[in-house]
Amino acid sequence: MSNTRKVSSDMNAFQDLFNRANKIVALTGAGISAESGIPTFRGAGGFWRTYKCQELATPESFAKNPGLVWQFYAYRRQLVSSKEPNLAHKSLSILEQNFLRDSPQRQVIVVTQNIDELHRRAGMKRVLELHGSLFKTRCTQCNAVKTNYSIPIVPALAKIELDEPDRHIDPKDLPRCEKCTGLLRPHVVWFGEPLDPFVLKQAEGLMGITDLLLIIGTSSVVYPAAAFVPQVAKRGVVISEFNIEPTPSSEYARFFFKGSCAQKLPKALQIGETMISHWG
Ligand code: BJW
Ligand code: ZN
Repeated sequence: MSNTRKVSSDMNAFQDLFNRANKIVALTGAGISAESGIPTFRGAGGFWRTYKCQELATPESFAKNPGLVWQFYAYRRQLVSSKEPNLAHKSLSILEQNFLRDSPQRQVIVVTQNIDELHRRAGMKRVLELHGSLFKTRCTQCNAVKTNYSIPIVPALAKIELDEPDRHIDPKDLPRCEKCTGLLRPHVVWFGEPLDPFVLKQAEGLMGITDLLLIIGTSSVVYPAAAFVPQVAKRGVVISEFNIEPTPSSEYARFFFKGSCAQKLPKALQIGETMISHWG
């Protein structure tokens, strides 16, 4: 891409294009949930106790110390359950409802790397979760996937605090499969693991047809999601980024809206305060 290409932060120019787009894809990451009080992965908040979050989100960490990795996820289940979707999640959801009601030929779809389910809790219907969900488990023996919102998920994982020493938990007291008693794991995608091929295929299909890509609150360093942006840019599609700082995707963005997406996104999508307050 040429260095002379201009990146714009002109809201009116963005809205001209937005008003003509029919298949809007919003690719979201941890930054969209930051204003809900959920820490991001990288940067200052990216630690859990003394561990870097990315270091715990691996199959190797789970194999070595499933009790520790479960404490990390149990803590996040507790935290996320106590938080609410913010204006950025709500704006996307209101946009989806407005399209359904007023312009059914227009669609907005969220492709998220987040596992917090906040898009769904904001009422969004069309959400593709690339990395799974905090509230699903998968059996390491029989592979059964189950939705589970219980907090605590087992008594040994009750009231996990950030400032307590790591608990030693007997593996028999960790979450277990009700069918085969195998050890359960969070149904999320860790580094080195393939994404669900069906989910990946759907995401790639959406990237192939979108006519406006919004990239919201992701550092764009984790693949395969990071590869979607250059793939879409190659088709000449307008890419608009919402982030507090530039990312590797910024070189492909026609628009960059710097600042918290909870503030910038409602403006960009023309979702007024009244619409949001009626949403609840
Ligand atoms: C705000 C804000 C505000 C803050 N408003 N903005 C090609 C090249 C190189 C490496 C690879 C490659 N292909 C695959 C790899 C390896 C690896 C990878 O990508 N490594 C890179 C790090 C180099 N990828 C994988 O391993 C993937 N698997 C795979 O490709 O498998 C292939 C395979 C095939 C066949 C057999 C075997 C394998 C899997 C990746 C899974 C990632 N998993 C995690 C954990 C999920 C579970 C959990 O949450 O615990 O997903 S890691 C973590 O990173 C999590 C996130 O979803 C993901 C992305 O992070 P995200 O969302 O971007 O967050 P942050 O914190 O990085 O950024 C936040 C952003 O918000 C920042 O930019 C802030 O500025 C911004 N922000 N506040 C707006 N208010
Ligand atoms: Zn099982």
